[in-house]
Amino acid sequence: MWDTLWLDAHLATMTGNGAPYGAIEDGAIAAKDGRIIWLGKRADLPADAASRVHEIRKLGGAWITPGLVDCHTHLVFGGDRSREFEMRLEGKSYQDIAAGGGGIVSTILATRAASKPALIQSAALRMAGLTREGVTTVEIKSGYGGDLETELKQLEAAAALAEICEVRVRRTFLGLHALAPEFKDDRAGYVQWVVQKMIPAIAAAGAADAFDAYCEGVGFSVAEIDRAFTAARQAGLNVKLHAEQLSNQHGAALAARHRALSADHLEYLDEAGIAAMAAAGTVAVLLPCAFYFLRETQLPPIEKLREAGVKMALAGDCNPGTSPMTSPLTALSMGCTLFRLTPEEALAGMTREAARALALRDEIGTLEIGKAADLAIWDVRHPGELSYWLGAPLLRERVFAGRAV
Ligand code: DI6
Ligand code: FE
Repeated sequence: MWDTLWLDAHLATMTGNGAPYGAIEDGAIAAKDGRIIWLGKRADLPADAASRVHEIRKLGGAWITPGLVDCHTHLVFGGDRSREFEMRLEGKSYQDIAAGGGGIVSTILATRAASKPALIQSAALRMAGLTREGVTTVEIKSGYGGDLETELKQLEAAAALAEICEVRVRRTFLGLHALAPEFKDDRAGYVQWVVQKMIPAIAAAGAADAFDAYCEGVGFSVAEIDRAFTAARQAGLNVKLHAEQLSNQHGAALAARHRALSADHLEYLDEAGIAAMAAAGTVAVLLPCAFYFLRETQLPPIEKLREAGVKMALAGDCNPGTSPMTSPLTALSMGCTLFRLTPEEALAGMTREAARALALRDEIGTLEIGKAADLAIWDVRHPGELSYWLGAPLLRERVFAGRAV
């Protein structure tokens, strides 16, 4: 017996089946035990399908896509930085504010001061923004602790959100984000402590799937991150990197050298970085909301990435400093309007390629038999509408592991 069969629907499978969006019009899809057990043209359904399913859902011509995947977020943090937004509008730069003790360090202090239940509660509100627009998998980074206790508190809050909000969560230890206040005058000491103590402890606790760093003038250098990546890989963690967001630090090439899953942002990426990513299969994660919110003008080299065959994912980057945004559909729109992705590339970037960036391509990201039955059911006439409307309530239903939630 199958559990559920969805009929009267069009499927955007996002597989490379030759059709745009991998579309199967007049399709049907069935789930059993949380996985996709059948999909195809409705006309090809087995003759006895109706008698072998517990529940039939008729969708009246809705489109079904894979549940959306937000592969880069900082959802769990204390406080907010709306005052810094005002300062930037008055002419201060992001870097000025960070140098003056604001920026990431101010969120570190607020996150240390918050209890775990308070962190869960505030992040659950942001998560609701994502799930209300069809997200079924979210990557959540720590990085607002700067000490072991607070980093673990963030990562534990992220795990709790998976249960409370019925989403798949992948957790990333963002160990080199900003210099913790106690190490203000001891950069080398901080890096040493992350490499020797924090990475092994967090890996041993099973609290994260990956390690990330902020490779930037206001963040950490290639040499510092190189050591941390080596330690993270030795501890069994995947690596990924915030690279080339505000300046070209040659972080993408470092990421590629360590076989990183992804290099993210990439506004200042150069040709050598593109070639290194292409050779290593490192995914480019594009974050147009951060570009928008910082009023950046340097565009990531999208056309060159395309030409080089680098896979491009698209994510929201929800964080208090550079992307206070909890709307994946807005990210799709911005990916097209600001970065000139096609609507199909944008949707692939929040499904198939985002799954690749999380090392979850065998599990999620496309509609295929055997993958998790994580679906988003949309009131649209064409999947291109997902990148077109701004603020419209397009989601009819979210299906997580075969169940409508
Ligand atoms: N992601 C980050 O980690 C940094 N920028 C970005 O897009 C800084 C986030 C912050 O200012 O809190
Ligand atoms: Fe980020």
